[in-house]
Formats: sequence, structure tokens, C-alpha cells
Amino acid sequence: MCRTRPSSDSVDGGIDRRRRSSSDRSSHFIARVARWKSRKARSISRSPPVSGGSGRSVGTDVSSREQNRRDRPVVGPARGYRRAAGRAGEQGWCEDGGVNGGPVGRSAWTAGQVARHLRIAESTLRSWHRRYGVGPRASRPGSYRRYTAEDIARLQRMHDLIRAGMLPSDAAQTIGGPVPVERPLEELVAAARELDNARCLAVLEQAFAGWGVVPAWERLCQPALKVIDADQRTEPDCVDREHVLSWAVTAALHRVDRPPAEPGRPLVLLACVEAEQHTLPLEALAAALAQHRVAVRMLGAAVPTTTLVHAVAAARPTAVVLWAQSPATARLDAIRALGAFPVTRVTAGPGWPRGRLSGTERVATLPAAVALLLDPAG
Ligand code: B12
Repeated sequence: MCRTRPSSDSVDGGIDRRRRSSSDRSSHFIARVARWKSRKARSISRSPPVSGGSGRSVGTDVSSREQNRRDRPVVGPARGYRRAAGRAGEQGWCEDGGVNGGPVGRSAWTAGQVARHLRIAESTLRSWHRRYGVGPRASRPGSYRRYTAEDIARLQRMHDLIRAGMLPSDAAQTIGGPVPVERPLEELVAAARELDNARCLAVLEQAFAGWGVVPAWERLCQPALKVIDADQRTEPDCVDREHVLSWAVTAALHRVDRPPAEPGRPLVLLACVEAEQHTLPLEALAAALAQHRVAVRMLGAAVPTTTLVHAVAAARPTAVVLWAQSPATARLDAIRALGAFPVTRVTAGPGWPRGRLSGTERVATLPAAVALLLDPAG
């Protein structure tokens, strides 16, 4: 395509290409070849750094044309990352999406390139990032995850330590521990807006592990859900972001460490009422209680009243928490049906009528729910 496009010099010079003399054409050709050579030389000088440890370079592993394509350093925000392009410039990326050259200043490499360089699976690299926070340091809101030479050197050291027999968790600590996300809320919102499940998950996992479930839910998840929900006022179709964020919050909560329940502790059963899809608050409650070594049974979304009754008869919980997000789903028959069992009935969520329903407890926040359920009989 490039070959048939008029070059900017021919346009600037006002020369009609068809009337150009053969010496004009050959000097243009020579100039174009020179430009191509200098571009190629620049791209070669941007080869991935060869770390002291292995002396290997990514380039030596590349065989097929497809691999070559994928190995090429990504030179700017991919399609669909336009919003990030302005900020990306601060990180040393070309603001034009890379069309004029590629990374300027610091080089940056994809996870695939780094994995090939270290000769490990890409999934291992991602798992180091997710579990131990060892990943690209330059994680800015809206930025696309890329590894710098410094990141690669740390990862190489981690790899060497593991090969020498160290546990990955110890190796991660030795090389400097998790890299805290600088502004987790902005990072999480940006990742959700880019529909980047993995990046949302990484931020959330770090927050749950570092702050604990309740603070991370209140400081990070609740505000992020509010922001993403508010996006729909200006962009009604962007509920996809809410789905991605909800998925990531759920996945991260499922990954929270759950020590074995303490024997003799009351069993708590959690369920959303029939037709209720809003499970996240109960997911947070389940993880928070599990961290306190409370035994939890979670039934999840849209539990029919008959199913709830069956589960209570089978599991014999001490307390049952029923979530209703809106008055449209709040089912009083579910509360009544549980009256036949010796359980503390707890209503949670803004759907239930204000004030306490007779024979039930009402909780309005996650910390209040945890406090009540740590000792439902007390
Ligand atoms: C995530 C989400 C979804 C996800 C749910 C995914 C999941 N697995 O949970 C999906 C995409 C499935 C979804 C679907 C729908 N949603 Co929705 N959703 C939300 C969103 C963004 C968060 C819900 C949530 O988790 N809230 C809990 C926290 C985050 O909310 P909060 O206000 O910060 O918390 C308050 C309390 O709830 C309490 N609290 C917080 N955490 C905890 C924890 C515990 C244990 C306790 C006791 C209390 C507590 O403290 C706070 C102060 O009151 C809300 C907007 C919002 N910010 O709440 C809309 C929202 C709840 N959804 C809404 C609607 C309308 C729907 C749909 C009907 C949309 C549709 N047309 O299909 C469907 C309903 C499906 C159904 N039948 O249930 C409306 C509800 C309006 C209403 N009052 O009826 C909201 C409020 C959006 C809006 N602005 O209009 N939704």
C-alpha cells in the first residue's frame, strides 16, 4: 500500500508523479530506501534487553512469521484504547498510537515477549503478577500493561531464585515484594472501562490481600461500582463495564484465603431472594466471614423460596441472610417460610422495607453484618 501512496515530498513539491523524470523517480526511490533502512535500524536497536542471568534474547526464539508479528514490541495503545492514548504519552509511548515510530524513551514489552525471554509460560508470568504482585511497575490508570527493562531484570532474578530451589512466594519477597498499585480506584475504574477483566482482577486481588475484605470492599469496590454505574447515565449501553467489574469482584473474592472454619462456630447461610441477581454484597460477606473462620454456605443469585427452605433443612444454619436489592424482589414469603426453623433471619439490602420486620434482624452495612454474624446468638 505504501508503495502506491504519493509521498509527502511529491505533494509538497507540486510535482505530478506521472510526469516525473526517471532521475526524479530514482532519487525518490533512493530516499525512500534510506528512510526504510533507518527505520529498520531503529527497530533493531529496540530488541528486548538481554539480562545478565541467561544471556538469551527474545529474538533468538522467534521462528515463524506469526511469532515475529507477535514478538514485535507493541508501539502504542491498541485499537480501542484511544482514551488511554494521551496519558500513554507520559509513559514514553507515541501519542499517535505508534504510527510514527514506536516506543520513545524507555522500551516496553508484552507479557508474551517477556515469557519467551525468560522461557516460562505466559500463564506463569501472569500468576506471579496476580499472586505475588510481581509484574510491570509502570501501572498507571488507563495505561496498557507493559514490562520495562527494570521489570524484566527483577523477573529474571525471581526466575533464577526459583530455579535455585526457592519457593515462588519467598522469591517474590526477596526481590522486593508486591508492587503496590499506586491509585487502585482509578486503576480499577480504568480497567473496567477498557473491559480488562485480568487487570481488574489483579488490582482487586492486591487490595483484598493487602487491606482485608471489608476495607477493600468499602474503599474500592463500592466506589468503583458507583462510578461504573454512573457511566450509564451518559453512555446507556456501557453496562458491559458493570459486568466485567462484577465478574472481577466475584473472582477476586473467591480467591481470598479461606482458612478452615473454627469448630463449634455457628453456620451462616447466604442467599439472594428469588429473581435477585445482585450477589456482590453477599459475596463480600461470605469472604469476610470466612476470614473470621465462620462456616458459610453461599447459595448465590435468585434462590426460589422452596429451594431456600430445602437448603435450610439440609444445612441447618444458625443464621440465614437474605439479600434484596430492590422492593421488586424483596419476598416476604421467604422470610415467613424460614419462621419454621430455629434460625436467626437477617434481612440485608436496600430492597427490604425500612425498619425491622418482626422476628428478623436488619443489617445495613458489611461491617454491621459481620459483627452480627460473628455471634448471631449473642
Ligand atoms: C453490579 C450491579 C449489577 C450487576 C450485578 C452483578 C452481581 N453479581 O451482583 C448486574 C449487571 C447483573 C445488574 C443487573 C441489574 N441491575 Co444492577 N446494579 C449493580 C450496581 C452497580 C452494584 C450493585 C451492588 O453490588 N450494590 C452494593 C453496593 C456496591 O452498593 P452501595 O450503594 O455502595 O451500598 C449500600 C448498601 O447496599 C450497603 N451495603 C453495601 N455492601 C453491603 C454488604 C452487606 C452484607 C450489607 C448488609 C450491606 C451493604 O451499604 C451501602 C449504603 O446503603 C448497582 C448500583 C450501585 N452502586 O449499587 C446497580 C443497581 C442495583 N442495579 C439496578 C438495576 C435496575 C438492575 C437491573 C434491573 C437492570 C436491568 N434492566 O436488567 C438488573 C436487575 C437484575 C435482577 N433481577 O436482580 C438498579 C436498582 C434500582 C432499584 N432500586 O431497583 C441499581 C441501583 C442501578 C441504578 N442506578 O439504577 N446490576
